[in-house]
Amino acid sequence: MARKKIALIGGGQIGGVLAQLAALRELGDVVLFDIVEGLPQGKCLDIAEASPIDGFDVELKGTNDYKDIAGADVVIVTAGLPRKPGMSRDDLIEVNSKIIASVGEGIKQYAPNSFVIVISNPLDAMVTLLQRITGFPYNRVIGQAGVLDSARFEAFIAWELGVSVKDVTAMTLGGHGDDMVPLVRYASVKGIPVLELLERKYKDKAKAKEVMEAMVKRTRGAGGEVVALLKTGSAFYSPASAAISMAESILKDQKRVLPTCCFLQGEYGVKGYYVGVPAVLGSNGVENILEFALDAEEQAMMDKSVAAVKSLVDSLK
Ligand code: TXD
Repeated sequence: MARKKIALIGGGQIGGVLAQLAALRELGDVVLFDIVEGLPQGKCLDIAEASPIDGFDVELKGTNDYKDIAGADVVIVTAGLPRKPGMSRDDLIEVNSKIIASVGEGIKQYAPNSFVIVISNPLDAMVTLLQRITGFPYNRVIGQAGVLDSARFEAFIAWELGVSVKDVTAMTLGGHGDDMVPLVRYASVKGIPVLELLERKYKDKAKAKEVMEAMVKRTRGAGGEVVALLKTGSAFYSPASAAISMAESILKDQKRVLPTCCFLQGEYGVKGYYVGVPAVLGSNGVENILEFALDAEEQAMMDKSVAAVKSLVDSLK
């Protein structure tokens, strides 16, 4: 059986980590594309020269030519500018729309059967644009936001409770903006509600709620927290890990349930917009969108987040 092929469009900070992770996990051969000459070639050579040490058998090719992505099974898009301190994700819409439009043309022409995972910001608008340009079916074009936002929430919970990150489950829904919806009610440690564990830890319901709210707030601002520390760009290790888990679920038909930016056609009362919801990712891309009842407070937060996504997407030219 031929090896799978993963094309990465954008060879910057996230693109480089994506290439390394895809190689380390032997997901398939890797093509790293960028418009900057030498950058993807240099990164691929560097990673490939570690293969005897790490022991992975995949080919890595850096390129400035879309022809090289031909036959890709999965394409992950990080092309575009990242945030600088003081910027919101939405400030990137003009410049990144132009970039995503050209990337969409390249993918449409050279990898017409691929599954596409968009990472570039503002995420909800860029995935919408890329789907429009390629015309690919909705199950083949998705965005990465929720896996990372959820992982951040899970990490904060694990650190607060002094338990392994492996035993924490939590999820965020909605758009990839400050209005995202971290689901407090379903956050658990091996199925035990996090709120109950906090109440037992602090022996005080009000304090437990306060600690939970602080974690929710930190989750919403987690991208900005990293930007403020780095000063020159945004998070890149964790977004790459998040997208790789989505790609792996598709390539290996794992059918993992991952919070994914999916095109909704009535689910959660939303029609015609990309929004983050739990989805089953397998060899057909988005194979199912899982719906469940939100309580009044969660629904109100979801409505607010969806409204923000709509106004952003409607501003696309
Ligand atoms: O969770 C998420 N979705 C995100 C998204 C989390 C963090 C950052 N996220 C966004 O990803 C961020 O706001 C940016 O819009 C993208 C990429 O972030 P990265 O940190 O990798 O940015 P870099 O290092 O600037 O890399 C971008 C590369 C760079 O090498 C450019 O030369 C290249 O994109 N680029 C292009 N590649 C292909 N085609 C075109 N037209 C192009 N223009 C620039």
